[in-house]
Amino acid sequence: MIIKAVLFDLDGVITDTAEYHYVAWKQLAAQLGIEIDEAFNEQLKGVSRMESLERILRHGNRANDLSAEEKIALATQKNNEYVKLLVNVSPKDVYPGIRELLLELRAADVRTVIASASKNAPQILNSLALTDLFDYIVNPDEVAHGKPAPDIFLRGAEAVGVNPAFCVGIEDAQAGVEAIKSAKMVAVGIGEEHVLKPSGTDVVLPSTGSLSWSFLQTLGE
Ligand code: B16
Ligand code: MG
Repeated sequence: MIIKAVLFDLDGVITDTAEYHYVAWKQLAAQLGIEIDEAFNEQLKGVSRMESLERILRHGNRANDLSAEEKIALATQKNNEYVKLLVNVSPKDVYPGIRELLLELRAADVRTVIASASKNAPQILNSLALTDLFDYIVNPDEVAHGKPAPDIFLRGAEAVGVNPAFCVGIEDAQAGVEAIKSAKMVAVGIGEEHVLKPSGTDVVLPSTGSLSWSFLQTLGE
């Protein structure tokens, strides 16, 4: 396969912000009398802020208790807490092998894109000192449907002028892998086989440390 663009998820692929999302959601859920644990949190990975809130409310049987305005206020409150926790993020938090891979892709003239559901992605990339290594950061507001719909990956490919047939997507979440496959791209999963294989991941790696340009070039051979 000829690779002309690599599209990266952020949380769980570039760095681990999942723990901060979890802390902020757990605090908000507790305020609503809803308990969430780490197993439930898996269902929130890669899912938008409002959809995450809806899932928490359904989990606590409170789906119909709140008005749209109240939900927006709660989502804003969660984000304010989350953003406070982001002050801890620095370049040392970039996952193993990621900066090196981005530099290799630059040298090989391969486009690099962030396809994250997070509206905080630009700020996080700045804190990680990685912004300059990406050609495009998709704003999730640019697309009609979140992951598992293909929209965010298709928009990223379009923005850098590459046909999806020449794109690789890298994801850690089931919803994200489904989005990549719906976009008809090659999907690399970071995590556990039994979690990511059923969603159609082409290859699963246990950690980003195994990623490299030479490895990606073996895909689809
Ligand atoms: P925000 P990703 C996702 O990031 C997170 O995995 C998910 O937990 C979060 O709800 C979502 O971003 C939205 O984030 O509230 O910052 O806009 O995995 O798609 O990079
Ligand atoms: Mg993710």
